Amino acid sequence: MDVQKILSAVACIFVLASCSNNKSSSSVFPENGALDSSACMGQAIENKFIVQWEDGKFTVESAENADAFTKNFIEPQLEKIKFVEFDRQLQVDKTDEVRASGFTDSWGQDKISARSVWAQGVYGQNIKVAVVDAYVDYTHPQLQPRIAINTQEIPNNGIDDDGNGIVDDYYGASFVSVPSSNPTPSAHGSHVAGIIAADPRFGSVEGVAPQAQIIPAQFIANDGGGSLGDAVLALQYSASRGAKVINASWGGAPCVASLRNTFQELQNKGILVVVAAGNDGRDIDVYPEFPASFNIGTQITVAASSMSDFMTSWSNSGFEFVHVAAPGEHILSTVPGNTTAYMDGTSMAAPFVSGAAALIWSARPQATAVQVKTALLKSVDVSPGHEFKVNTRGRINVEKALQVLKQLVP
Ligand SMILES: [Ca+2]
Ligand SMILES: [Ca+2]
Repeated sequence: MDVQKILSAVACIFVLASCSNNKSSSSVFPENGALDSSACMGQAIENKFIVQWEDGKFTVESAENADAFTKNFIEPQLEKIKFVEFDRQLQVDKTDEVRASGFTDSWGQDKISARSVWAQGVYGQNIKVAVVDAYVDYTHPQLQPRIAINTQEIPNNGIDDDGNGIVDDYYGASFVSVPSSNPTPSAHGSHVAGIIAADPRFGSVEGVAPQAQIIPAQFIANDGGGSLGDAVLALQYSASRGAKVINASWGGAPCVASLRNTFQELQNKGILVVVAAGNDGRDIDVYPEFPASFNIGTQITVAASSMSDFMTSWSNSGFEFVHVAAPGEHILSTVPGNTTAYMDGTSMAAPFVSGAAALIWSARPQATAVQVKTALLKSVDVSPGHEFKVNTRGRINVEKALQVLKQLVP
């Protein structure tokens, strides 16, 4: 399985290299050409195609099959098309709800020293953080005041009032194209959103950046499934809504040229992208996992630390591709139905870093994404005997990160 993943990654690099030559339908859509890229196919959706245009934008298109798509869509517009690949199925890691004793509900916030940043009047104000994930319950009392409302849109009138291509995206948008038969919303997106910005005036969860604004951009269905194309559209939407930080608590994409190109576009726009390292207990330098292993300049990949400040047994790691650790065990946050729950996972650790980024960015709004990343990475706590198998060896400390950012951006 893992060997296959490496082969798949190698094959993908080969495919990408072949894209840089003279343009033809088989160079922009190599999977449809003579090149045997079966290792890349994964769970390809053979009648859906992710198209990257020369202006950098992405769309997801449907056609009967690849041949029909090449003939009727790609060839007539070849000048304008940069890259095409099959859409693919993704499955989000399931996180278990846990109960444990001997910890406080805000142990993670305390461990990263968030409280002393709040005491300086720094709350993440005016920083937008996109939650590209499952459904976010915008009616939850701790989340509702923190949603970045699209004021150009009139809700529930069936009209795309602001002309951005999405009807009624007042509280955010859903890009789920393969709905699940499960009517109960997954708790994952709401839990992630609460860690970032839950409003402590209205409940027991203390968001790391309690005055940041959340942009819900859903692509994961209630059963945890989603497609790569829908993820690309949700990421692109987040950028268009002015997100400074994008939280991506998911992974497992098999072959991901379109996703990598999307991440490249986000870097070009100066957006910080925070990615969960994954929960398979393995080294993603050796067994790459995407998007965690992209390692683009404005990306932070996050492992999960425990209450005793060690790496959790199930967290992925890697001295090259994983940058920092953050609390990811017994994490209390908001879930649908006006309630809270504890969850474990690197999916919980990533939003600690997204919240920390929003927090320090709000104190220095003129900072670049690279400066915010540098501040977070340079300020980690590394305790003897507690070195993490991550690039910085440490767990984030947002109080120290704020000091570093103030030195970088006086
Ligand atoms: Ca709209
Ligand atoms: Ca509307």
